[in-house]
Amino acid sequence: MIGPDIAGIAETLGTAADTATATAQLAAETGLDVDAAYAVQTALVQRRLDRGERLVGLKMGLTSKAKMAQVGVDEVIWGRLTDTMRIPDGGTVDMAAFIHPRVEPEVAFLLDRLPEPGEPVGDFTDAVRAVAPAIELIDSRYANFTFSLPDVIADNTSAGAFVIGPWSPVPDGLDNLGVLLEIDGRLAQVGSTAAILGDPRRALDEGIRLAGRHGVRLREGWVFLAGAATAAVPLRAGAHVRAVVEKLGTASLRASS
Ligand code: OOG
Ligand code: MG
Repeated sequence: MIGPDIAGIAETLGTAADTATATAQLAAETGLDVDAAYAVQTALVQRRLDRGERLVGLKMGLTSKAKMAQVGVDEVIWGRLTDTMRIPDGGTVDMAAFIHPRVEPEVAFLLDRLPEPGEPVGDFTDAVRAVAPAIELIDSRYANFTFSLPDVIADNTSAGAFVIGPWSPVPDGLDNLGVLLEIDGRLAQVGSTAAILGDPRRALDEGIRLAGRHGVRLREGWVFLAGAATAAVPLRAGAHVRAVVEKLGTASLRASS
């Protein structure tokens, strides 16, 4: 049997992203399973690397029940972050570059030296140099922000852009910090880091394990997004967005008008 056209699907999704034009879901039609979907993601990100972007980290997706419920997919997934996706804290995102962007509050880790593949992380503070509040801008390339598990994996888990707030040393507890998302000074979402797999530190173990299955090793100096603590909120032109994480502070962005 001839398998799905990995390169062709990556091209379709890459063009959808480059032109900010939604495309139809394609996993069911092309027979894409989870492994093939990660192969598409690799090809899709390679397209970016081929035009000079650099890999700067890994993001986890659907690590909270709120997110799983919002998109109707209940598996933890991971995607890749490149340098051009990073927006300075307080910076402006260009709305024209996205289809139907949403924002979500996250916790970011700055990775230190990680154990050899297959070995446990051990002491979290050896593996993570610093933590920060973050905002992820997700933008599914599928029409109506609707997708199956292999669809969203192939689409680099809807990765669009991200903002990292100030880095702090790892605090004593990370498992029950209050998380807020404000839009134009109004509370839009409220949650806790406990929503992220019970403790966001667990997201790192999952990231190492799940990415390792596909031969991807996390690197010292990479950024790691542990996944959103709350549902995502549509980003409107001109909006000012702030994520606040207790003990860690805030990250913010502005949407172009
Ligand atoms: C998939 C990406 C999920 C998260 O933090 O849970 C994600 C999506 O919701 O489109 O980034
Ligand atoms: Mg996210």
